Amino acid sequence: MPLSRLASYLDVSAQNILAIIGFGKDIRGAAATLPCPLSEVDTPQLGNTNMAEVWTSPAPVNYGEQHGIHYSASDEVFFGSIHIAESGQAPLDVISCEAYKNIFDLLQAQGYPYLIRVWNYLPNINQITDGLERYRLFCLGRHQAISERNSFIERDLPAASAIGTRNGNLQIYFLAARKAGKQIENPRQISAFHYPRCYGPRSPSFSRAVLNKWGDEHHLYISGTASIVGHENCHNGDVQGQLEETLRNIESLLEHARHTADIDCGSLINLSSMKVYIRNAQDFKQIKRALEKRINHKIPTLYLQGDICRNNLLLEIEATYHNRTLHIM
Ligand code: 3EB
Repeated sequence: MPLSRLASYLDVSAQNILAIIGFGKDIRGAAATLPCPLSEVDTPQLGNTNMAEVWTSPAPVNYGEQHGIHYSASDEVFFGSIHIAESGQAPLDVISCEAYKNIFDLLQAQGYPYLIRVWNYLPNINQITDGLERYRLFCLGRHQAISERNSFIERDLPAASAIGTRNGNLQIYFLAARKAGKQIENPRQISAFHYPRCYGPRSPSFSRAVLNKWGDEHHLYISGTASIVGHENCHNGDVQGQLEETLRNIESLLEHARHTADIDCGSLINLSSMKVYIRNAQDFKQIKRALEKRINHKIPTLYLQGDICRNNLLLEIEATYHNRTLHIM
């Protein structure tokens, strides 16, 4: 919702807010007195929008904090958020592993052991430190934590995004549930958890999408999706080509969901919300123009400047589908 509406919305619905996320904007002013998890992610909004991502629950929620993880929970859903300042002492794999282990321990203790959807924002994602790209260090640490805590059950991997920021802390925020969601992979793409070693010593631990039922609503969480076919990125240097390949990937995933999960999400035009991460801000107008021909431009869509985890990738799109329409408030 537009940041300008947040204050009045909070007046009537503060009890039902799971979390608020700002992108490239200061949201603490608008939401300073709230007990819910707040994140400010340094992926600046392109196109002069001033929106916040607001997660709500139909049931009232309680709030808490443990090991730096701020959380909110209803009977059914758990939302957590952690920001970690890198002191420069521990390498990113160690920091990421600790963060994920703390998340799993908290989820276990609270009775919501299944991660459904995770957002990871890493400063300088493509920078090489300690002999490895920071994204690959992150993957290493995340993999280690999942191996230690969850004995690495592939079908339980959450949907995810991992995006580079240019300032700020390592930030992770997530949705978790008491029961497992349903994993949906994409037949056009090798599962990320099976990527070959050339992309890093440990593969990225996420599912292409997770379908979850909350009450009688079905939500499909589509992971960050890029111009990757098989395990290879394609259309290097060609934004339009990458956009079209990314959309083919999302269409293929929706089609596969229909066959394997018995949920009819329709096609691109039926998606409920979208975040479009763009590496080079100057590509924004071209991407937006092309995308608006393919999606419902009334759905909440954020265009954000963010770095993608492979150097040649120029954009990445994440989306949700709900069997109930979301409106920009
Ligand atoms: C890809 O398909 C693109 O490491 O959590 C997308 C979504 C990507 C999530 C992650 C990485 C992640 O490999 C990159």
